[in-house]
Amino acid sequence: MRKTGLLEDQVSSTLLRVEAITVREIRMPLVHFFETSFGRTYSRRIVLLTVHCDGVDGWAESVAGEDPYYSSEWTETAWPVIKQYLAPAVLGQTLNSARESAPLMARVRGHRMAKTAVENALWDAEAKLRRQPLWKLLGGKKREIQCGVSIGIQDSIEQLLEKIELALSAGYRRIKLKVKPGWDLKVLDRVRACWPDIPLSCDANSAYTLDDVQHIRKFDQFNLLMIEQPLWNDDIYYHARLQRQLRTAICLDESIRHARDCAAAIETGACRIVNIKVGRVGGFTEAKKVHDICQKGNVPVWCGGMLESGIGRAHNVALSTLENFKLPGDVSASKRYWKEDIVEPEVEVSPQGTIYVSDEPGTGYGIREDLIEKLTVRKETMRPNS
Ligand code: OSB
Ligand code: MG
Repeated sequence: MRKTGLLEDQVSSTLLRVEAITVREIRMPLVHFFETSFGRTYSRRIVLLTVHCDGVDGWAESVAGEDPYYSSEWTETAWPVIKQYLAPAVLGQTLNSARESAPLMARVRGHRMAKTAVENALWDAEAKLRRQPLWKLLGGKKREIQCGVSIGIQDSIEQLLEKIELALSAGYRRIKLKVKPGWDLKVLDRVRACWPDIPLSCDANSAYTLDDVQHIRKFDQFNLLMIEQPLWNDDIYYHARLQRQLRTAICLDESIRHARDCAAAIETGACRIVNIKVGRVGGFTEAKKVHDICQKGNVPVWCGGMLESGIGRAHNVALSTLENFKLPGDVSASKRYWKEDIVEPEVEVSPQGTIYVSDEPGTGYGIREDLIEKLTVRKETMRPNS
């Protein structure tokens, strides 16, 4: 039961005629809760989007969360913005490439996660129409990507150590720990006592302020690859001030909304590493720009994750094949998150902690439409002027 949405005999040109768009919400319970400095998630409410173009369906995911905590966007904002503004902007249009969709939606301020669902579904459709792997269409160079894991805040340090042990024995190449005041130095100290040399990083999701500089400087003793987003979610300037006082590299996540933010962050020295999340920057076109700016500035990047279903995960895999994705990403196996994923095959990680990319057209991961139907709690199909 493998569907790519591709009906070969119907494919006659590589133009993208946007005939219809289906938006739906699915519910997927996580195998384990995931806790960050801003809260705990047990179950995801994911907005999926399908573009219907001449017999080819392109699929994508909005990574907006269940609450407006990681960013102001959330499940409940993605839906009306797509329905009332973004879908009407592309419906009925004929595009030469998915890239052309971004300017059509540019009038809408922000809502980059919602825009990503529309643009990336078109990239998926374009790859299928051109019978090319998505990673090649994006300009990827690597056949194999490196995987890390992001491990949330646990109820106890013992539980955390167990999770790290499991991830290491599965082959993952970098461990990232979520930290916040009260779950930071003593946790890192215990972890380093067990594993003095593993590639280790931490992510604060904006849990600290400049009043904590002396505290944050103590992170330097743990030889971390980086500390991700220590300060405010919308800040670049004060991260630059902090970076000057730290030996550990700062990596920005939340603060980089687009290529221009990225350029400013590099110019000011606010970070030495960048986390690219395609949903955070508004789609593959902008993600490629961020990637290129970092490459020119000699700043390595890695692919972030947002607890995606297999659809968003497959897109992260494709993006990670670009040259400057030099560090292991938060692109982990489906089974770390889901009892059953909505793609087939599921995303699997080799014992060496890598994912091989497929040469099939599109993402190389088939869509399990019947399972998606079962998980769907609302769904709407829109056509031009409807
Ligand atoms: O900051 O990277 C983050 C999950 C939800 C929101 C923000 C973040 C995360 C993660 C999880 O760290 C990454 C993953 O999908 O495994
Ligand atoms: Mg982060």
